[in-house]
Amino acid sequence: MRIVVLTGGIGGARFLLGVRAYAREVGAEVTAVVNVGDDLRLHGLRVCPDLDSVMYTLGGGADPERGWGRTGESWTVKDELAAYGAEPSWFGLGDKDLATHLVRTQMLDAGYPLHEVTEALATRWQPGIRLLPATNDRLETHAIVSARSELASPAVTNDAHGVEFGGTQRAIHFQEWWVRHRAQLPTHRFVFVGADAAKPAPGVTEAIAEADVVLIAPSNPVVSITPILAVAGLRDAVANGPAPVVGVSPIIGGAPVRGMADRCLAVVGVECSAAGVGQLYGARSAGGLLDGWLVAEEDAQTLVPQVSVRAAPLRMSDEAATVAMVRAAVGMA
Ligand code: GDP
Ligand code: FO1
Ligand code: CA
Repeated sequence: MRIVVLTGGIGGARFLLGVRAYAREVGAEVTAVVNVGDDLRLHGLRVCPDLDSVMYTLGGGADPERGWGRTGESWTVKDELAAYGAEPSWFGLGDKDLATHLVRTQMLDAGYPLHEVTEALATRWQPGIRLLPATNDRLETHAIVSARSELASPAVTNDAHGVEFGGTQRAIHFQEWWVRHRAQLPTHRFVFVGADAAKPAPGVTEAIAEADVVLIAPSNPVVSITPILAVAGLRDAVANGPAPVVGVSPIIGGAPVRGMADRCLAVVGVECSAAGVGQLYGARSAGGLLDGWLVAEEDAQTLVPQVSVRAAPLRMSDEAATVAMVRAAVGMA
């Protein structure tokens, strides 16, 4: 059996621990198609937060409390940068984590595409599944905020910085919106810069075409899953592919289990509920994506038109609980 998972960072990584364990039980192959919209260039280095969260988590090197970055991390370089007054001060790269970005950036600058760089980094971490970036091309999530919101720092380099829309709106990089402003700025919408011209990374459409099931991880629907689907052709590959598509709700009882998905959903005008996210993805038979939608037991009454909905315990408290979730999701396919 072949399983493809569309995934973001921390929530997706925990889900993938369960997918990997399930796959070992049943002898399945797993390919994770990972969001790159959160990526940024910082101090000259390419940082891929979602790919790294997945790689470190599956490789046993992730900090379990933070969810991002390395366990046993130290912050000497961050402190030294601060002593120079080097911005941004609101985004910290740990010393161990820096080595990943140094190797990645060197390889990219030498001409290797991101999917090959990711494969090379994974030879150290042995994640046990195939990790693919959704695209090798530039794709950056930007938040369009009110122009009078506190001024954005130009230190996170992206072309949209300072771009104003009719003097009333401006674009800031997703990380600045999420980390610096904790998703609290008045926000009009998100833009996935580059998505129209981006191609799925080599292997992505092939994996989807050969899959027996496509799972949508309980990741942030707006800023982790939507940017993956925004890559030209990727949404169609999933929607028109042969494999059943089953999503797992990241919202339990009307709230995200962790993080700020509620703020992201508010920006796109979607109710923060299992039903709201299910309808955002939509039924495959109605031009959307889903055949099945797995919700938490407390959301058992959820209805998504033309989608088969099932309820199960959805808290990823340990690997066994997560494997049970995966089994329920695959069972719907
Ligand atoms: P990020 O890229 O680091 O933000 O991580 P993801 O987008 O992959 O996942 C974030 C989402 O994971 C959040 O919206 C959480 O609600 C969801 N999440 C975290 N833990 C759990 C859990 O135990 N169960 C479920 N169903 N969702 C979870
Ligand atoms: N999140 C923070 O809240 N503060 C940070 O300083 C920070 C640094 C950071 C460095 C590398 C990395 O891979 C992730 C990092 N994150 C940080 C997490 C991350 O940016 C966000 O949680 C995700 O992009 C949202 O998915
Ligand atoms: Ca993310």
